Amino acid sequence: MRKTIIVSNRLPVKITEKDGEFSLQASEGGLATGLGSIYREGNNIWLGWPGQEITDPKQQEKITRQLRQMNLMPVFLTQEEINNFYEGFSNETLWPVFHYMAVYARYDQGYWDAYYQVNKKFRDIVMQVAEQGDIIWIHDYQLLLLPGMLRAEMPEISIGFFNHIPFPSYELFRLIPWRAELVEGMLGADLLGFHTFDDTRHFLNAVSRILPVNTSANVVSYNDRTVVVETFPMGIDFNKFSALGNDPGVKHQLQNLQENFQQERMVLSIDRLDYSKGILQRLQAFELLLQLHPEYVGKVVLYMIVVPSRDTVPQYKELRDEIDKLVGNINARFRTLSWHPVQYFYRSFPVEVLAALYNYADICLVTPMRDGMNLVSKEYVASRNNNDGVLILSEMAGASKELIDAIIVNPNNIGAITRAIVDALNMPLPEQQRRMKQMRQLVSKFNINHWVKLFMTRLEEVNEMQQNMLAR
Ligand code: GDG
Repeated sequence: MRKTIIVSNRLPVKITEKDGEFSLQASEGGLATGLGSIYREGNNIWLGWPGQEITDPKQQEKITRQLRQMNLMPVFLTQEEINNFYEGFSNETLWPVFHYMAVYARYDQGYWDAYYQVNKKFRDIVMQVAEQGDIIWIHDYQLLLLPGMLRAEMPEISIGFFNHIPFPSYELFRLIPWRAELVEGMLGADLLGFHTFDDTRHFLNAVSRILPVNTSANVVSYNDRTVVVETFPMGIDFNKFSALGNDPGVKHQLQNLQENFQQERMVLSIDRLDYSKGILQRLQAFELLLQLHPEYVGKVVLYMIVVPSRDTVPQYKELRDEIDKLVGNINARFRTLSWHPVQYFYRSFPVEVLAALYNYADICLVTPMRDGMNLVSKEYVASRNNNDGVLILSEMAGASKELIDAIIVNPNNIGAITRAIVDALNMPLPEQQRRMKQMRQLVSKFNINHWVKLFMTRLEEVNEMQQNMLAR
């Protein structure tokens, strides 16, 4: 029977080790939820790195057996591969260039070699399970070469690829020494998806500048094949976030927040530690607010969660130190005996805590310098069952193309962010409700299930189209 194979760098699973014994727990990120309807069915399968270095062949075998029962299949990576393929080429080369922070990028032959080899490793494991007629859906920038590598082995198999981070303008993309190999790898897919129309356009432009292709609208012809390139803005599990407001655990958390913040309005900020997320600029804007508007001293808090991420990479470690310093300065400068302006947490929380915060916060402040989509903004909207609350959103986040009823800001304009906070604090309830209702309709309709269905349906259509062309 025809099956679907999902491939991503990470499997939707958390492995924990205790006394040399590993235990597995399904992790419930947005993508895992959405793709759950696919990979858990029949003999479908999700393939990826389980998130831990496991070297002992006996342990590998045991974990493989356990994962197979969950329709998952591991690609084991050595520490060296993690360092060079994942932290190296993926996060020190592709990530900064794709997020328009090219000064942070390292172009290192050793990183590239590892990237190539690990993509090949993924190919070999996909080949162990793939059969003619199957559908393969590959995710994200760690696996840009995989579509091409699979195409070379299985010319007729159906391959979809979705890029979760921005695709940069050609002027940035061209900086990468291996640009031709990267776009060639991507063109191994039948259908290529991006979050926004701009990403799609940037890809089409880059490919036509780099390779001898013909492009007509969103179709690329290359090596006697056609590849369709389209925009699929990713959604979230709207019902889950909306329903979490009624969860007893979340209600309890909400009560704690109400007791702790009786006098203050809350501005909420949630991200992974990343220079692309604009965390420092956000802090500067909040500092400016307190400086220009002393009437808010004691009345507003910035509740800021930064989830630890990649902090072995030097730029991330530096960013963390700078955040610590700036938070310290703001608190030292403005705090009173009973009030801390910035409540900063450098750790992750259970989703119930997040949901309580989404429910409680008057304002959600999302100001990335660049973001493929940004799911936090959509989760805030989904959580606002009363239609109140204000979202301030960076125009550089993919989500800003859909959530046009947010207050949209340029994240480099600190003064504009400050003014947006003032506007949000003063926004009359009917206007909050009008905007929030519009956004909720959109986030509810174009949810994660809709996104998965749309991509898969389109992939089937593209394959039918290609078969018809071959038959002619
Ligand atoms: C990449 C692209 C694109 C955050 N803190 C905690 C926590 N989270 C969850 C949020 C949200 C997710 O992490 C973050 O998603 P984002 O979309 O904001 O950002 P990235 O991780 O950078 O994701 C991005 C996305 O892929 C999808 O295509 O939107 O542009 O960069 O779901 O809720 N979850 C828990 N505790 C936390 O403390 N449990």
